Amino acid sequence: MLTAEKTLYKDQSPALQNIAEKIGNGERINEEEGLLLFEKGSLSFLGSLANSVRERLHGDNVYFNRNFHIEPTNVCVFSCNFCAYSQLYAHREEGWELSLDQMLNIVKSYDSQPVTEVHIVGGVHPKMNLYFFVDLLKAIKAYRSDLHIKAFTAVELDYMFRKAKVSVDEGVQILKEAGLNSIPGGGAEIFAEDIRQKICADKVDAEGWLKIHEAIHNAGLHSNATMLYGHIESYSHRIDHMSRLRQLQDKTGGFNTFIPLKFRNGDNDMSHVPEVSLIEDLKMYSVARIFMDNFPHLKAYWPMLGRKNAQLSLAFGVDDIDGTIDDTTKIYSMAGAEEQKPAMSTEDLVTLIKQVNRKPVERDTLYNVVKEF
Ligand code: V47
Ligand code: SF4
Repeated sequence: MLTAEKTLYKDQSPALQNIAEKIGNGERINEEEGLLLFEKGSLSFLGSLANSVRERLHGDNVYFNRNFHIEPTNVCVFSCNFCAYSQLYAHREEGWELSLDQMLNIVKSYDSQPVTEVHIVGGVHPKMNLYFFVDLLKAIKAYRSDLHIKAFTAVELDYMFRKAKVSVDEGVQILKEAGLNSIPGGGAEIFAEDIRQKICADKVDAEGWLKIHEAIHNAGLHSNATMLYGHIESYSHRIDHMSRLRQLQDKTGGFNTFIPLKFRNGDNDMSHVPEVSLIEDLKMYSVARIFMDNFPHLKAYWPMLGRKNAQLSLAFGVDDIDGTIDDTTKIYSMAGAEEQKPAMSTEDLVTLIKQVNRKPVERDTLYNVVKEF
């Protein structure tokens, strides 16, 4: 431990010093300790601990991948108050719905590019059912078999399985056979029922979300997990959320990455709720890195946070800044995210990482190294 770090830890309360010692020994902290970090930990203390965990796991590596997004539709039957898409079901004519051919054309437009992943996620449209997506997965795999398909949040899956009257395990098997490789982490929001009732009452609940991820892991596939923070939830709700994810990860080991998503208040039914500060964002990343000891990776999603803040997050536990992404995802720009046209070339990403003296590593979805820079 460096002298400066020792001094920093020595100045803390005995309870915080005890946490620092546990982290130094690679031990897990409990929920109460996690809460104490949020409530009493200074940003410098949290950042220093989180960075020590991050460097123990990944050294200076910062991972990114070359991916593109397809959003089949922005029309959604659900009415999450924080989401701009929820208002579109009543005005379906203002939204978009892509046909199978249109989506395949998006894939074809990347013919000459060395992308490794397509991320497919969108609103929940009643016309787009399980078998529509089976055809989509098969068509993509038939056209470009090496492309990893990371598709459908647990919310979309829950809806399509129920509508097709198949069990979760059957549904997962059907999609896996059609070409699904992993699922993204969306739809988790905040697991606690009292908050869920206020922000996204009509979609799959915590148990349903966790059950789908467990089934995905049991089928030998991986997934990510998100948490929407910085709205009406308390620190205890965040710890409860992370604790439930940590428990499932102990059981299956199938999660790759935890992605805290900052609530943005543009153009939705929660526009009156103020956004949290950058300091809160950095505290969130730090506590996540310290608490989620069995999650290999922590991702800052740069289109939401902005490039400069994503760069800063690399000193607060984050080791992954997602992908190159073209201007193909609208859910955040509509909610007032920093990046209104989220597109970054590999060169831009590499420069961004090198500027803060870290090592850019291109990865595939499962974190196999593609290229070191
Ligand atoms: O679950 C919607 C969020 C999520 C807002 O797995 C909002 O690699 C903030 O999960 N403010 C979907 N967030 C996107 C998602 C994701 C993104 C990037 C990478 C991965 C991955 C997954 O978008 C939703 C919801 O939490 N969202 N509206 C808003 N106003
Ligand atoms: Fe639909 Fe997802 Fe938006 Fe909720 S967050 S309204 S489920 S697109």
